[in-house]
Order: sequence, then structure tokens, then C-alpha cells
Amino acid sequence: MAIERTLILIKPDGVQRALVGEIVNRFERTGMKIVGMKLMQMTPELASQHYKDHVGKGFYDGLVKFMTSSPLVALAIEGPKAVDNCRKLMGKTFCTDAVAGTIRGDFGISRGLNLVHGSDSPESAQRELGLFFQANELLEYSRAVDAWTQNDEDRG
Ligand code: DAT
Ligand code: MG
Repeated sequence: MAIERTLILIKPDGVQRALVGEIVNRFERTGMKIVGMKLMQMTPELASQHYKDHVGKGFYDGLVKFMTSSPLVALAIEGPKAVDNCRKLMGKTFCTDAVAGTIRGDFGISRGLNLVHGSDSPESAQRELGLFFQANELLEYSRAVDAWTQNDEDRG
């Protein structure tokens, strides 16, 4: 299965609500690997690059105001089909639509305050990871547990 990397952001509401550990755990416990992680504050410039596809939409100014209002945590997550797998764990865009068991369904009750961002394709993941991380901030390392989480071809 293709090993991918994806960008996850724990948005300002997640940090303010002290849900960083809980949300990291949702991704980590699947067996996916954290290959980059930092607490940072998003600038309006970074927001406009990150959300370039939403520039000009009605919700854009509110989105940027929210995303730049307080620190966020950027994560680079690696694993088999990491992009879709992370989106599955996050749930639907608006917490009001997200089902129980997903991050947005379990921890959110609003529309826009939806706790997490996750890249929506391997191409956007590559672009977005480049916005948030320098090349030397993304680490390559193996873990003993990888053999138990990623390799299901020779399990007998
Ligand atoms: P997602 O975060 O699920 O990938 P998106 O990329 O379509 O969703 O939108 C980015 C963020 O913008 C989303 O997390 C919340 C906000 N947003 C999107 N559509 C919106 C809308 N119609 N009204 C208010 N906020 C919206
Ligand atoms: Mg999106």
C-alpha cells in the first residue's frame, strides 16, 4: 500500500480547548507515524497560501481571522493511505454533520470551529507540507512497531 505523508493542523480551537494530546492520539494510535510536529502561529500570509482555493469566498475572512487568532499545532503524519485515513478520522467538514467516533463528531458542535485540518489529496499534502515545514523538519525514522502496523502482506 502506498505510504503517504499528509499535513494535519490542530486548529486554534483545539489548542485552546486543551485537546492537542487527545487529537494527536487519534492519529497516532492507528499506527501512523508522526514525522513532523510544531506549535506555531499562522500569519495572514501563510493563511492565504494555505487556503488559496478559498480566497474570495464568503467565509474566507472569518476563516483567516480564526486560524490566525491563536497558536495551532502542525503535524506531518505518515502511513499507508495517510491522506484518506486522516480525513476519515477527522469526519465531515462541519462538526454538525460529523458522525460520532470522528474527531469533529466527538469534540465539536459548531460549523466553522472544526478543530482540525487535513490535506485532501497527496498533491495538496505535498504543497501544504512545504508551507508549514522546512525539509529538515520532516524526519525519516523507523519504529519497531512499523512491522506490526504497516506490513500486512506476510502475516500468514
Ligand atoms: P475541510 O477542512 O473539511 O477540508 P474545506 O477545505 O472545504 O473543508 O474548507 C476549509 C475550512 O473552511 C473548513 O474546515 C471550514 C471552513 N469552511 C468551509 N466551507 C465553509 C462554509 N460554507 N461556511 C463556513 N466555513 C466554511
Ligand atoms: Mg480542505
